[in-house]
Amino acid sequence: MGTGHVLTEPDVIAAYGIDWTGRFQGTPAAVIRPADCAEAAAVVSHCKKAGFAIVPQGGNTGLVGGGVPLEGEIVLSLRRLSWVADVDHQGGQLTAGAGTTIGGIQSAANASGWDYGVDLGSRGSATIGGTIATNAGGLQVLRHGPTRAQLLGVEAVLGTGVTISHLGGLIKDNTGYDLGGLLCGSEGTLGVVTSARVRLVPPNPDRVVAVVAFSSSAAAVEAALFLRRSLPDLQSLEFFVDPGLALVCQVTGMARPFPDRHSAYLLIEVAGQRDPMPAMSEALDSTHAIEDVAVATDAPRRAQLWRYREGHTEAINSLGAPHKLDVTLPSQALADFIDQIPGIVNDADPRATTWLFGHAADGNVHVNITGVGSDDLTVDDRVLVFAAGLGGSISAEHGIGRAKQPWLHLNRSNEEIATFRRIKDALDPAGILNPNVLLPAM
Ligand code: 2HG
Ligand code: ZN
Repeated sequence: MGTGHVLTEPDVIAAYGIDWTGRFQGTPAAVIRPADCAEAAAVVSHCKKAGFAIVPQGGNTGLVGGGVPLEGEIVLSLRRLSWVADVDHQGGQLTAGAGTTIGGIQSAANASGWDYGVDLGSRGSATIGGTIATNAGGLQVLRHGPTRAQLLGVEAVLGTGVTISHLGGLIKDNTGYDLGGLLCGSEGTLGVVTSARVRLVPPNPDRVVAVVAFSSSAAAVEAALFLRRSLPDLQSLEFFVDPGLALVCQVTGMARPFPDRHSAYLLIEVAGQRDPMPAMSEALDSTHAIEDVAVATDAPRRAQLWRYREGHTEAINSLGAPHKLDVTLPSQALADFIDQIPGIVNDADPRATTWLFGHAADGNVHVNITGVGSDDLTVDDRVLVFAAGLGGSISAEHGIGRAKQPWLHLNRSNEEIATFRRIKDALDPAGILNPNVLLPAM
């Protein structure tokens, strides 16, 4: 590997120690950048012997403090493992190094006549390794499922220092435990993913995007449920409310999509292999309580409509590092949650401002809260307890990381957490892999 890829100069390693939002920060003991799986395995084996803790890191786009060295761990950066190989043009599969960006995988898939089923706003920096570690969801889960549903196999270095590799790409393969599925979503606590075989999906080049306005969140949620049933070619079904739209417009300088303000909005993308416009129009004609609609068929205008939704994360961060609470609600509780959560947050802390947006089809609301100190967790507690009490999950797609660690018990029983610990002990007996996230401290 050479000392050129073992970095220790403070100004060089600083960027590896802070997350994208600026809320989670630490100082890495060192940053090690292996070139391949063998080098990654050598680093893990050495750290195991020496008892050094490691935080694996991909594009550093995580939002729950799971990929930064909060306790001065060594950062194992997988970004140099950026390559695509063994593209199966007929069967629709490819193998990618852990450091390949999602955008890179999408381009490789497109070049062979396919598409990759996962898309997310951070596609230019998020890596396949990081998205496997977090089982990232994103904008197309309703159509193609989360990252775990794309995974045909992984190569990974376990905490034992042992490398496992299962990259044959068989779609049907019931030969025992699904180790790739187990590593997916384990947040770097069991193994370091070094490459993966993923399935590709047929492209749906004909697209229409609409932003639809409603007078209440309840009306938008009801419409979302109807549209899911009536539009089989639905690619994305996203949600935001007026304060977030106003902030995005203010920060980006974009004009509002409609002359009037409305309470709630859905962004709908329909994608197929022939013109999806007739199906979209028919579905919207039958949807109740629509107040206004903006439709785009050409790519630049579609991208413009998407910016109203995708612009939320950056616009909110411009106000200061937010508390990010990424929850899922059962569909029957979604509208109540959206209506009640700003009041619950304000009762807990009158300085707080609540921003709500997310993936309507999955019941996934991104509750962002600005105006409260980074270490004051009162509002986090109120939101997560309320979501779990309604039968929801405290982490829909971002993971537990450090941010949600104290609340894992809201969704997982003592027996489940004890089982997690036994799995961790088996795969990482020295406890060196991302030891300070996910599992609550003992
Ligand atoms: C999204 O859906 C991402 O845009 C980021 O998951 C969410 O910024 C967030 O809280
Ligand atoms: Zn999201």
